[in-house]
Amino acid sequence: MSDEVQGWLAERTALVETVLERTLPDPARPPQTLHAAMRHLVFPGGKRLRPALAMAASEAVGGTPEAALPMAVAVELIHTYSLVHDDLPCMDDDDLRRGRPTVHIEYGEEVAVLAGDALQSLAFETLAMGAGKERAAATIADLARAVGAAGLVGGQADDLTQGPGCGDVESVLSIHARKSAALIAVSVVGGARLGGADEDLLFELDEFGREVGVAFQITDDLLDAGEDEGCSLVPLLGEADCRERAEALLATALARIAVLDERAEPLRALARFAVRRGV
Ligand code: GRG
Repeated sequence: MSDEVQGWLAERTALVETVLERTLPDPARPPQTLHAAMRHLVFPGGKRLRPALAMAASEAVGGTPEAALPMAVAVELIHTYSLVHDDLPCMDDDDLRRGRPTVHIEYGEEVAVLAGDALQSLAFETLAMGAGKERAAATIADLARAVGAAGLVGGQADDLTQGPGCGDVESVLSIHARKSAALIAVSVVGGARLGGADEDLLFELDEFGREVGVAFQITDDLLDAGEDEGCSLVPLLGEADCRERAEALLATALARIAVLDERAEPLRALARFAVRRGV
């Protein structure tokens, strides 16, 4: 990532941190334990990739980063909820995330379930209150579709019930598309919608987001090769073929947005980073 894009990212991330801080309920107010548990995995966070994509997409279509903030915050809250629930003993059963105890280890399982639930509600409330009358309904519908049974939750359900190996390449790609790529695509689409993009451009950006999202997950499979028991393309295709597929998806995605001017550079740089990180 160039110095210019890194500077761009640092400024946008600072903006998201500030809004996240004032969006999450005060841990000094009751129910204190629930509020503290909701904050546990949000601060300090991870890469904040999805909020950055939302703001970059808004700027790519001529909007401002501020316009995309309700979507940027909402997708980070949804991402965090999905991680809190994914770490639970009934799912992946993880004790550590980002080097710290997971929410159920720190606060107990019941509180972790409720903290995830409340983070999800807060995401939709943030979007409903911040997106503006004209665009709120469409962005809420986009997000609900991406994270429900047709998206994140459906992908997770199939991942859990597939058994070892997760079937063939097509079924692993279908799980990647829903479990990972749907939230990445809606970050892009939601940010661009709030930035003022028209429907034709939103269609291309949705496809762009899905291709980048699947390539991001293939890269994640490569980084986790041999460690993760979840669905992965690496045992089916081998590392070299996976890397080639991720690069091909990235190239297709970038070609879709070739019509956009230099204001789309941060979006392009984030897509490259998402797919090539750790390479
Ligand atoms: C439990 C509803 C429910 C969904 C779980 C997110 C998820 C679905 C499972 C987590 C494990 C997994 C393989 C998720 C795919 C997406 C992914 C690679 C998440 C990690 O995203 P990063 O790298 O994380 O952006 P940071 O820590 O940077 O925020």
